[in-house]
Amino acid sequence: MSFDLPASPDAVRRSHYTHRHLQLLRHGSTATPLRAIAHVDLDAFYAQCEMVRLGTPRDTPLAVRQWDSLIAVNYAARPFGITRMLSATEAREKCPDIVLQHVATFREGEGGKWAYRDDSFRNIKTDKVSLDPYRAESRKILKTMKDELERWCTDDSEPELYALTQGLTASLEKASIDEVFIDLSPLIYCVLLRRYPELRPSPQEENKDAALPFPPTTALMWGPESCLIELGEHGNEEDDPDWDDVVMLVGAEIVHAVRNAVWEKLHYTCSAGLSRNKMLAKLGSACNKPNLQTVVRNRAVQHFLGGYKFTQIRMLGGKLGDQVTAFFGTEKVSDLLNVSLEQLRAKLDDSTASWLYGIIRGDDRTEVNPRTQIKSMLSAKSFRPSINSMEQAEKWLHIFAADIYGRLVEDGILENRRRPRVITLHHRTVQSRSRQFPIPAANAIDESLLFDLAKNLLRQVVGDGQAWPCSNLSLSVSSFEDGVAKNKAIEGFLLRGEQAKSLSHSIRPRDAESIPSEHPSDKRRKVDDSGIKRFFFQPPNAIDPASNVEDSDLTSENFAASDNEGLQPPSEQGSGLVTPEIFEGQIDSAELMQFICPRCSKSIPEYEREEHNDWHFAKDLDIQDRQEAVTTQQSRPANPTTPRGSNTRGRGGRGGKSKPEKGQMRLAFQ
Ligand code: TTP
Ligand code: CA
Ligand code: CA
Repeated sequence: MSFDLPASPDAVRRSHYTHRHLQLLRHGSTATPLRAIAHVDLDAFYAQCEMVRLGTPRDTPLAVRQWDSLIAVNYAARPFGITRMLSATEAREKCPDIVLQHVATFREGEGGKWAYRDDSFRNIKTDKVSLDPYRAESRKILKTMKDELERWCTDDSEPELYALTQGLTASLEKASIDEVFIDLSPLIYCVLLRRYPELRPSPQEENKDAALPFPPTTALMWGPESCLIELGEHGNEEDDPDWDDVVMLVGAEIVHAVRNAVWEKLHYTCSAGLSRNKMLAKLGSACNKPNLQTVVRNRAVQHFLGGYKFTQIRMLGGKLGDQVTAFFGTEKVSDLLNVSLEQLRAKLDDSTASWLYGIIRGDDRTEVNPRTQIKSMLSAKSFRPSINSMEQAEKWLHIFAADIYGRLVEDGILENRRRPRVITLHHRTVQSRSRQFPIPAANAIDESLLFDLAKNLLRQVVGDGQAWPCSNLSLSVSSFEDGVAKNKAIEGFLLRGEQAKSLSHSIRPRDAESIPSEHPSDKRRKVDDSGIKRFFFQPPNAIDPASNVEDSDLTSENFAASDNEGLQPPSEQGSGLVTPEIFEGQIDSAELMQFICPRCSKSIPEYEREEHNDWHFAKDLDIQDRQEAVTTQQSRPANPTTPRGSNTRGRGGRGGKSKPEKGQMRLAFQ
């Protein structure tokens, strides 16, 4: 353990932990060794969604297919050797009775509603996958989890306890469509104070660094639902449990209650990991699937991690992991533990070395970040064969507009909660191009507005020439802002007459006066310049929409950004890679993916792409405005047809296929 524990004067009777540690637990601080984080991951998620929807018995083998590929396989089908790598035909050969359910689709020419269709699998040309049913289930599950956690918050039956624990809640971070991190620390603090009154802070208690009394029990009763990671040869199960063990026991009870609520209310099973941080919790949740929870106690951490290859740890699956393997001639965590910090520093930059030194010792202070906001939404389609006319393309624009509008409605656009400010069309022939346009602030956003704007953007692309054949088309909305306040709505109403003008002459974004003078990534780089530092010391979760979920629309967006539907299904790729259109869960690779901006040649993390594009967009408008000002001064009329949207050409752009490196697509710890 890397925490410095105070020496206890009476090791037999006093805990290793102090009142300060307990107070830090109360505040959900990352600095307490008593911290408890859970990672909950739904079992065979899309398959369970279909089982619940269809009422399929749990022991019936079922897989979800997209076209001819399997994208989720339930646990009843797995003993038949059915995996995501198989085609539907191969799966039928192995298990003739398997239920193969195709994902819901939108269909060209059939309006903007998705539906489950019996013939989707042969209609890759006319259909587009919809994730809406899985997003909706995901939302229900999250709500059920939150409600259950709520029940564990403070009770008001005891005034003293109420005063000490009032307002404490767990924070919950949706990490993908089917997984969440939960910081249980404050809740566990409530439970501890309820069950062990000796832990309650007394007003006279001056010394926060005084050791806590020892837990009044020498044997903890673990329920059958929890699998404990063993301690290995150096650990001692006989040692009396300390408060960190009690914290895990209470945590396990809460996690079990959460999983149970999801089962009782919605009939989904999930697996969970519980430990002192996100990294360990995530590794833990995959250890005993399905429908079990794994507890990695502090005393088991070293033994647990020692069994892994470090390339299985988040962020070490890609280039960095390869480099470390090459430098030190091993992939094993246990070998790397013998390498000193100085030796790591000799090969890696300081921040990477420190991070690596800590992470293989189970030290990860990444916060659970309860972000809830979606930053962009994207709808896309790859064409095989390519399409060749405006007419064909427009049919898809209708579907994209309907798809995105449906998601905006879910996001509260009708209640004016939030609205996107920018719409972007991405188009790929041999090259990729994208065009952006501000969504006129005065307009109510609806399907037809999105379609009209998209059509305008497409016309611009076509006007540039060489638009056909087109192999991939997508539409996205981004730069969300909070709901329009009443006065702004009135202002918007008064501005309505300007609408037409704003469509043909790009309008300034509302906050144009705040156009960044400095590239957002530059700003960050000034603070710290190393890639790894940006990922870890400004935790990606703090800025990475991808690791959020309903927010995690963004996660899929990040995948989608590399190609969306266009990436080959797993079987076609032969490497088990995701089919991004329907996958939202791979935050790990999404965080690592970089794209080269075709406009400035900078390498930008995938999760900053939107922000980066927005920055170019704002900058373009700024430059254009300046040029116009000069032109006007020179008494030459400005050209109203000059497009102001960003126009990206060549490699990269949204359509650019920046496939994540092998090994980064998922944590390979299954
Ligand atoms: P996972 O959580 O990786 O897998 P799973 O829930 O199907 O199975 P497990 O019990 O092992 O957790 O992914 C969640 C969903 O994301 C999955 O049900 C379907 C989708 N997905 C894809 O579409 N393609 C992929 O390659 C992966 C890994 C997932
Ligand atoms: Ca899962
Ligand atoms: Ca998952």
